[in-house]
Amino acid sequence: MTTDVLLERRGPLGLVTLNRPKALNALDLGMIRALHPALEAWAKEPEVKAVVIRGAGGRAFCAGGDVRAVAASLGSPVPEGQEPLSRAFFREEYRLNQLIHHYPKPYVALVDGICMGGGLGLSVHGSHRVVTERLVLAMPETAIGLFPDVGGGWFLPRFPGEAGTWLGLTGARCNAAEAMWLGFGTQHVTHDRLEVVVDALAAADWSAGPARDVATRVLEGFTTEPGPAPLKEHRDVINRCFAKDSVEEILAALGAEGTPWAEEMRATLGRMSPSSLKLTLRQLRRCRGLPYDEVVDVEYRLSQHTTALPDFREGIRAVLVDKDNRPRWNPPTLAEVREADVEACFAPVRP
Ligand code: QUE
Repeated sequence: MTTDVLLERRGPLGLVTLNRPKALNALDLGMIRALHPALEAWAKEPEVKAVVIRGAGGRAFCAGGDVRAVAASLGSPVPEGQEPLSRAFFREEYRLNQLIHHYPKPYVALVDGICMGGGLGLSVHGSHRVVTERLVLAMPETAIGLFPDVGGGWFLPRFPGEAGTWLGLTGARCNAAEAMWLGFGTQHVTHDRLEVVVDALAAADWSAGPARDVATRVLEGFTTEPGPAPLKEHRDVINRCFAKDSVEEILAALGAEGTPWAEEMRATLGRMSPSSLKLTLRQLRRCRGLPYDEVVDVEYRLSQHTTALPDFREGIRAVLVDKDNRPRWNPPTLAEVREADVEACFAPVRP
């Protein structure tokens, strides 16, 4: 059994601590395989009233999925009778997200520090997301040749206006106040109070009403104002520019704004994988309004096609292995990305 996820009972709580602090608690297949059965068991156990999940080490809740391991596995042959990591990892990660999405008890994520990609999969689908002043929230997958998965097709279109489209395409980072404004955060609590919050949840009278309301009431006792949300000043520009249905039109609209912020966003988009940008916009438009479980099926297909494309390995190389942050995308420009190749990523794959 892995020690990368600590599982404990604290009275009426099931308490999960993601415990890979050197990797910013990035989620690997072993952790997924430890978490899933534990959450299932706690869902059935009458004495468990709520689940709390947090990250160890003080720097991150969870920096994402262990995409580096997935990329590394692509080169090596798959042993007889086993399946490729790229298949098992995404299928099991998304199934874990689904379990959290449909969880029958309060699921309280203490989102303190970095929370990116797969970290949102472990938090956004639960009933409560407690954010702190240390929060750095992002869906940065277009920077590594992927797309905003773990339910991004479901939750990004539910953020206000076109904020989700902006987040998913640019990989922009949000602070706690911005995360509250988006609706990602449900309560803002300062970092130094988190231990006390866990104690209070453990000491709560869970017979006082519906468990969800009990959890809310306890958490509300610790909330503070999160400070300024600079993002709010850009919401009109975001809603104007990111409402377009092609990446080229979004870039043109940002160019027409003629402000430093719009230029910064244009430059950011210019560094992302062109294929990822086109695929992500299509994902977000196509998934908008779909039931969550159908979004998961779409995203699984996308995960299998995109991890086989050159930009994924190149993105991992540039961002996580060599760290030169100079990816050589293929195709290198939006104009060279063929619509048929984007569409092909939505085709069915083996389960
Ligand atoms: C985009 C991503 C990820 C990323 C950087 C990106 C991602 C991810 C990690 C990550 C960070 C630190 C680690 C680690 C992984 O970085 O998904 O193992 O120690 O997991 O630009 O999507």
